[in-house]
Amino acid sequence: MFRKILVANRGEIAIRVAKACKELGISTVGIFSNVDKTSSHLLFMDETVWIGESAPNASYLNIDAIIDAAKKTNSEAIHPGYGFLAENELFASACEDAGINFIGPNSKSLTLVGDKIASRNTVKKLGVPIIPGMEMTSTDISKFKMMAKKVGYPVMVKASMGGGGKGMRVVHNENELEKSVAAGQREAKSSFGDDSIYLEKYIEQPHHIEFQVLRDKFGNCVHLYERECSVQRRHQKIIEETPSPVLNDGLRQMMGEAAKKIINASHYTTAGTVEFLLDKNKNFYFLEVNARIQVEHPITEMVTGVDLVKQQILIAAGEKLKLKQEQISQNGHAIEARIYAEDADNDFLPSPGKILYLNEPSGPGIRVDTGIYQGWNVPPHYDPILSKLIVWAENRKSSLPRISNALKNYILLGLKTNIGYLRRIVNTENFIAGKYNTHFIEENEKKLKPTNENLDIALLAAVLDKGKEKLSLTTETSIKSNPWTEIGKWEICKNGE
Ligand code: MV4
Repeated sequence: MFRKILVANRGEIAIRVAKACKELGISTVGIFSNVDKTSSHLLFMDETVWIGESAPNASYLNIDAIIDAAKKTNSEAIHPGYGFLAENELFASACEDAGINFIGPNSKSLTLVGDKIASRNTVKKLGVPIIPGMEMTSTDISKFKMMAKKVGYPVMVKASMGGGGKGMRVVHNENELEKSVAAGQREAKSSFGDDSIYLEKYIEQPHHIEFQVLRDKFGNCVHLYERECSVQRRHQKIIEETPSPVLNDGLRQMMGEAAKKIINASHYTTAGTVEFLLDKNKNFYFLEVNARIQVEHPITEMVTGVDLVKQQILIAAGEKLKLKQEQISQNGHAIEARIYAEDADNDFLPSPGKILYLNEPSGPGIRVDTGIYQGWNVPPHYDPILSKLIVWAENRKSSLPRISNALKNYILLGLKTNIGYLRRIVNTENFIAGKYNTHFIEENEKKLKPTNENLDIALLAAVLDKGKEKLSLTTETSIKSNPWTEIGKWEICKNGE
């Protein structure tokens, strides 16, 4: 087992990883940029190393500085978290060259991640369904026309090296095809430095469902069921839940086995995710593989009872998976909401600034993976994720009021957050009914508009009102929409008493 791990990340995920290390008896090294000198992740580390200026390229993306920090502290392994260098092949091989264990896939097995045409062909050979379409990239418009006719419109033109929704185009008929192919090619070239594109059938109203997999260095492999990730905005997941409201046991088992097949064939030795699209007729298709611990991993932990970060570290250390597939089951229901420092009512603009007041929810079935504290300045340099609220309950029905109330009791003042927006999502009719797909956000846009625009201002005013000895607010059920009822019971004392 490792004695010391460098955590090459910041915020809530750095803290999550540090906690797993401590439980395994591993000491931790944290890294920080200029602006993160007072960030909370450092409090969970045994040692900390400054790695550069605030800009991501100078700090959390600075491969040389991070490798140096690991060497200087005699760290045996590096955990990259998610984002930053988590899926960077250069970083994975720089670690290998320095004799440091990269906690993720080894550089030989990252192949399923980049090239979509290559991974489609690999997956097809395994007998796992892929979206009908071309098996090769092409520049020949007649090949696109032929395939579009074969699979039927609408179709989608995709960049082979694309990701995160970039370089995709829906085409509704043959008249649009030539233009879209040309535009797709240009966009692929400018975004990915590679103009290879191909065509697929467009899957309408799909669900985005991913399966969690663990695979060790001896080839032992288990899946830990699915996460329903269809609540997305511009390819950013907002809310995830498990079990998915749309899977039945038979389909769930088929998809889980397919996910394992894909991870086995690609020789991944880590915690990974296989993403699928599920169409209206409940046909599933392979989409892509993620070879990192994901933002939404906690919901899987809540229903399976498995600590995924610990398992990921054990696998990297060369331990055998002790888990057997038959031992893993879904118990109850979990939902996660991502809390962001962004103005949901103003085009989701980032909203950095000082946290003047913070009271995070707690209670039965409530977990907050957080990276913030009252008085801390949220810097503008990085992803604006602040924390994640995860709830667990015995079934979906009881998890809904639990997350709604926990969001209501999540009080953060000083900057704009998406908390109110998240609460409106979990209270929509369609979310409650479990009837939603990847178009949920656009289809519910009107229902997700704010109902009380003065809420934040009123709250802020109350907190900043230092003239009063004690300000207490009580809930009055007779008042329908009023900032004080929205935030529940709370009070502010003078001089931090
Ligand atoms: C699709 C699709 C429909 N048909 N491919 C978006 C991210 C990228 N990895 C794949 N994506 C999609 N590919 C075909 N043939 C719809 C999407 C898609 C989507 C997928 C998952 C989650 C959210 C999405 C939102 C819009 C489009």
